[in-house]
Amino acid sequence: MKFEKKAVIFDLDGVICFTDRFHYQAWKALADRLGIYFDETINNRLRGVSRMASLEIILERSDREYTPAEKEAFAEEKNNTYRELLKTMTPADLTDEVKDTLAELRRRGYLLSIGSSSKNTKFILERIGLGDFFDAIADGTDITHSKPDPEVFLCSARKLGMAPADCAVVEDARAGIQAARAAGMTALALHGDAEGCGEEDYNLSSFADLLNIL
Ligand code: B16
Ligand code: MG
Repeated sequence: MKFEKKAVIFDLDGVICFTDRFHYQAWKALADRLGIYFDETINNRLRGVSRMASLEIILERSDREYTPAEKEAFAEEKNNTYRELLKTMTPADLTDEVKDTLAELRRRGYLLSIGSSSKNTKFILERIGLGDFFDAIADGTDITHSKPDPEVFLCSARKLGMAPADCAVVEDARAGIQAARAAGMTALALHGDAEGCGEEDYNLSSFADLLNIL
């Protein structure tokens, strides 16, 4: 199978790099402090979901209500813990497979961009040595609606100057696949709950499989 595309938009967490263990540790520290049950299964529901929406999922297990100001403070506390953990990332956290595939796609003339829900996108890209690599970045700081809303991918395409139909999206989250389809883009699933979700256009066997279908 081949897809005739001009640009590829990548999700960040779970596709380019893996920060889910840091999200888990940071949310776990907050939940423990508040005496709220939290485990890996609940953490899996947070993939691709915005920070405040993630907090609401965690607070489902709480037996009391919190004010908007308290929730803001909790989200900030989690993010501070998370950013401390992100500081341990280095360019060694970028795999050779991802690095070499991105380089080959660029050599073939594709425009390459990011479409991530994370407000820490630029910080993470700098940590892993991709701070100035992409042709455009759309992230949590650009949008008001999180995936499965198409906003972040449409924003990424606009920054590239590309029509949605010319873009393929690589995603590990089902909400991201839904967002890509809603944007009118080709949705490529890579691992996570995106794989085999039934709404993807194609399941990638690996990141490097992009070179076989583009
Ligand atoms: P932040 P992605 C998402 O990134 C993560 O998958 C999700 O777990 C996280 O809650 C969200 O970013 C917001 O992250 O707190 O850093 O703004 O998968 O869309 O690249
Ligand atoms: Mg993701």
